[in-house]
Amino acid sequence: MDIERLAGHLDDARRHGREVERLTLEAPDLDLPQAYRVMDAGIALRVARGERVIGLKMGLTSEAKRRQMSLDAPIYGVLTDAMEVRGTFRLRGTLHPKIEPEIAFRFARRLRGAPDRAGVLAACTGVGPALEILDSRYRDFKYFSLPDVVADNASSSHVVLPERWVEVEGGDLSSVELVMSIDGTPRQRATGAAISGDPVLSVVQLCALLATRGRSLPAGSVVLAGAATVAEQLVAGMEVRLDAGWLGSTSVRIEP
Ligand code: OOG
Ligand code: MG
Repeated sequence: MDIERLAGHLDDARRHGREVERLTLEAPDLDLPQAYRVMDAGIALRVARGERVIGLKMGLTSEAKRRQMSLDAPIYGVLTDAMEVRGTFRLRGTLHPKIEPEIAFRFARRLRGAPDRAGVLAACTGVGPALEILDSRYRDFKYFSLPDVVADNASSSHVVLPERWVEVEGGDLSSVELVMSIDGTPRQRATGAAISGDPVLSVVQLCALLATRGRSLPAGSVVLAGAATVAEQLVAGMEVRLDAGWLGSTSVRIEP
């Protein structure tokens, strides 16, 4: 399997805003471990161009998302500083962008091994509402397999991080009401429990996935726990807002 070539192919597609066929049409034997290596190689290309890794994102941690994408297992992807959006997101250069409501965590120190829920909470230095902007590099946002989507960095494009980070302390993230509104009209609604039963458990799963690859969550990481609901298509002119009870809110304006 030519990992580097597949990574370069997807990287070109992203940089030139050009859709490509899913990798498994050409490389039907691409398995999940190889797909994660394609993802890593793609991130290495971005880092070589000056981007900095700021954290990781979990994907397919809610039943709604797994049904929307017809896939059945959580995956992760990588976030870089170039993916962070503040205030305004420009659609130019994107293919078929969507947006979804998430909860973000941050960790000051490295999370070694495979921590449990209490271990994750003890290490967490802030939590807040976030919006993830997805954009698959595959034709019509269709990929049909876990190796395809993992190789494509789990469809990640950009992220709107919390405007303010709050202490999680004894706070219950499962009962937090998440409401994603577009131009003031609520469009998607769920509680935190939609995310892995408890968003903290998404981080537990992430650490377990990393451990299977001999890795751990680096110090200073931001982690997206995965969308609570299905994603909504982005259109220029939209104002997208996520209200998340005691966690506060975050929003983004979409421009052409
Ligand atoms: C895969 C990425 C899923 C999430 O939060 O569930 C994801 C996709 O939807 O193409 O980011
Ligand atoms: Mg997501």
